[in-house]
Amino acid sequence: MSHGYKKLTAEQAAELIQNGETIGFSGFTPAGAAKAVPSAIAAKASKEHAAGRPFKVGVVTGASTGPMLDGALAKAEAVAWRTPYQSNADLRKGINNGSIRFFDMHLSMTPQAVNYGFLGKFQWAIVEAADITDNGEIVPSTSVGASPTFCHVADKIIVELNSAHPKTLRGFHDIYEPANPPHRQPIPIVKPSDRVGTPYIKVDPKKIVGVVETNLADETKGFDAPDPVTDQIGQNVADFLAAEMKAGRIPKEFLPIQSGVGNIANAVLGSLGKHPDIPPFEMFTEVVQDAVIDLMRSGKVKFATGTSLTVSGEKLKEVYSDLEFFRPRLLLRPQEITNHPEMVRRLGIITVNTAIEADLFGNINSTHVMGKNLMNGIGGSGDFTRNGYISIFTCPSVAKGGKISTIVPLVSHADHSEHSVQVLITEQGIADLRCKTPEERAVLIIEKCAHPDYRPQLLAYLERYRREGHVPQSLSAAFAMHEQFESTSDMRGVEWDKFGD
Ligand code: 0RQ
Repeated sequence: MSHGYKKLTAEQAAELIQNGETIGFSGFTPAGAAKAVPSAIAAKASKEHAAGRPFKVGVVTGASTGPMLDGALAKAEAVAWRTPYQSNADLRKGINNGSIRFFDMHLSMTPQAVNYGFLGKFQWAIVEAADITDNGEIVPSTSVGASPTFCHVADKIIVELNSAHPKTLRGFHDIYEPANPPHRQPIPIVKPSDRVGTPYIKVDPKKIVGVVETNLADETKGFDAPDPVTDQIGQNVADFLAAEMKAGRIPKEFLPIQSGVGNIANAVLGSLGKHPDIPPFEMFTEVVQDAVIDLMRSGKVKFATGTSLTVSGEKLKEVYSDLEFFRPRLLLRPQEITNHPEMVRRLGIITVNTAIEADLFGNINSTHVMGKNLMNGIGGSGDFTRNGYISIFTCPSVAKGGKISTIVPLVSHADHSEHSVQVLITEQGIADLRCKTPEERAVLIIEKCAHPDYRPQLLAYLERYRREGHVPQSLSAAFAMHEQFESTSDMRGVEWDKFGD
């Protein structure tokens, strides 16, 4: 690989990082995440700790990353603080036992928070690239995330030049960064495929202190095959959207889709792809997953733009072996753009995200199990939900083999309020919450979305507390199902009589 920058080993790069510094790493999901240098920083941290010296750094990324970044740094106890999102078991453990400071952020807001100085000074940007030129053009790999911002604010940059990605990825990215207020202009994108930026991150080459050459695959995982529950949820979403089109509430050319990350999202896309009444569509989303690639092949997805290409190793091979097919169909942008409220409103994006639990009124908990333990983070779900043309939440009606109802009287942690959530869908059915009073929503959600094992119990709650006020609610009983789960590991069979009104 020929370039004029100083070549460093990952270990030499890690030696440059000092205790207490803040690093902006590339990575949005494991796609495009820095790998060799964070692993070497973790090894350095372990050595420093063994020698009795403190060593921790602040870690900021686009979103979650993989084992070589979040996993290695968390295991080495090298993370002082972390934002904006994560999905790693070791990191989660540290966050939930209080040893790692974590704050959860809307992903569209992370780059501007960095730009505004809200997160303090960044000493380092450590970013993976598919290519780099001597005049400072960094071509990202499988994600853009917040890397452009990190590169601009950081004092120094280390590039992981990864030959697992072809240099011909140049052209698959559109890097546009909004200026800080009061100089911010409208983002000139009026359709998903509009290109408004550069195909590379442009930096001052003098800031690049070294290039670490690697050949490492993205640590992305494959998806579970859809099961009957995720399949039915996907089918319900597709049926709902087809009916909306038929009713004239979605235009006949359809609207761009945003779909969350994970198995349910993959199943939803599969069902949209198969539905005979849904025409070929575009995606304006955060994460482009395996199902999107298949739907491009079949012609059902005409174009997709996201901030990461988070596909299994097998799918990435397929994309890389036929780049010219995907070049006019696939575009990666900064998360500040893919998740921007201005984009979501203007383009009329249909948003589909997953809940941990929903309450009878449509409030959603996406992040904290039993209101306490962080699962992953809010991610982009709020960016899209609050601004969507139609905002949909999906979840299975029960978790943990039926011992948890995902439909509860009141969410134990609130991420998305009833004002932002328009439709709730489980494998049981569809609750269209638009233009409904709190009581009407509760009836619909119980009838259409709750699991049959929990319907009588939830209806009894509603009957008992519907007497007074605009919202049928009891301050003393609202968390009784959660409390019972904490003592018996089962939410079934709560009796409301023992609670006051
Ligand atoms: O636990 O793994 O131990 O079995 O939560 O649940 O049903 O497998 O669903 O993987 O799609 O994750 C909301 C976490 C759903 C995810 C969430 C347990 C359940 C299981 C996972 P196990 P499933 P998913 C764009 C949008 C926020 C960010 C977002 C998420 C595990 O979708 O992080 O939307 N969303 N980003 O058993 C206790 C409950 C539970 C529960 C589920 N009520 N109580 N445990 N579980 N419900 C993407 C980005 O931003 C990058």
